[in-house]
Amino acid sequence: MTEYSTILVSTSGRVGTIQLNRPKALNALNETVMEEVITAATAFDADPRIGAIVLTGSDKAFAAGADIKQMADMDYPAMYAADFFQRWEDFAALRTPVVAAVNGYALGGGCELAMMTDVIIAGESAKFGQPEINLGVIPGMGGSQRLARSVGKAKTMDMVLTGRHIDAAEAERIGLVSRVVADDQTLAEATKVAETIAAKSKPATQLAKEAVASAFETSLSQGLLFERRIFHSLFSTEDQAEGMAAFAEKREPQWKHR
Ligand code: CO8
Repeated sequence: MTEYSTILVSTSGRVGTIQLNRPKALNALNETVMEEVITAATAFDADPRIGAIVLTGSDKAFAAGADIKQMADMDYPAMYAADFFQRWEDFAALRTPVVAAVNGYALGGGCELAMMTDVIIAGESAKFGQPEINLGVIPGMGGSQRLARSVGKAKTMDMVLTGRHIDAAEAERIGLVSRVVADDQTLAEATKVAETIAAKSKPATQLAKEAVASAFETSLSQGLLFERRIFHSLFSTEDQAEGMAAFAEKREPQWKHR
C-alpha cells in the first residue's frame, strides 16, 4: 500500500475513495497533493475491481484552491518550465467515472478540480468560486474553459471577473453541480452514486463518460458521430446482449464486465 502524506485512500466494495487531507491549509493543492491524487486515482483506474471513484475533502473545505504560498515566489520562467499544474489533466482523463463530494469551500483550483469530476454532489453549505482575480491572476486549471462550457458565459464572467463565491443552491440552479444534499449526507450520497455506477457494465459506463466528455471537445456533428460509433461498438459486448435480454425477460441483468 502506497504511503501518502496529503490524502487518505480507502476502498469499499467496487468504490475507491480519495480524501484530500491537508486540514491546516484547507486542502490547498500543492504539487504533493497533485502527485498523490493522481497516483491514487490512476491506481484505481487500473484496478479491475474498481468501478467508480469518490473524491472528497473535509467538512470545511473540498479544496481552497492551488497553494498560494507555494506559487507566491514563482516567476514566469519557473511556471512555464514546470508547465505548472498541467499534470491535473491526467486526473480529468481518467476512464473511471469520478463523483465529487463537496462540503465547504471549492475555490479556484478546488472548483476546477471538482469540475474535472463527472458528478458533483454538494452539501447545502458548500461554496464555489474562481477568486483568482483577487490575487492578480486568472483561473489556471480549466476554470475559464470548463466553467464556461458547463454554465455558460453569463455566470462564468460574473464569477471569474468578480471572484464572488456562489452557494450550493445557485451552483445547482446554474448546472455546476448535480445534486445538493444536507451537509452530513454529502459523502454518503456521493458514495451511493458511485456504487450505482460501479454496479453497471464497465465498458458501458466508461464509454458513456467518454461520449459525454467529447461533447466539450468537438463539434456537434463530430460528437454525434462519435456517440453513434460508441453505441454501435457496444453491440460487440456480452453486456449489451445481457442487458437487453434481461429487460425483455423482466429480470435484473447479470453484468459480465464490471
Ligand atoms: N493556499 C494556501 N494556503 C491556504 C489557501 C490556499 N489557497 N487557502 C487557505 N489557506 C490557508 C490559510 O493561509 C490559513 O493558513 P494559516 O493558518 O497558516 O494562516 C489556513 O489555510 C486557514 O485559512 P483561513 O484562516 O484563511 O480560513 P478562513 O476560514 O478565514 O477563510 C477562505 C477561508 C475564504 C477559503 C480563505 O482561506 C481564502 O480565501 N483562501 C484562498 C482562496 C483562493 O484565493 N483560492 C484560489 C487560489 S489560486 C488558484 O487556485 C489557481 C488555480 C490554478 C493553478 C494552476 C496554474 C497553472
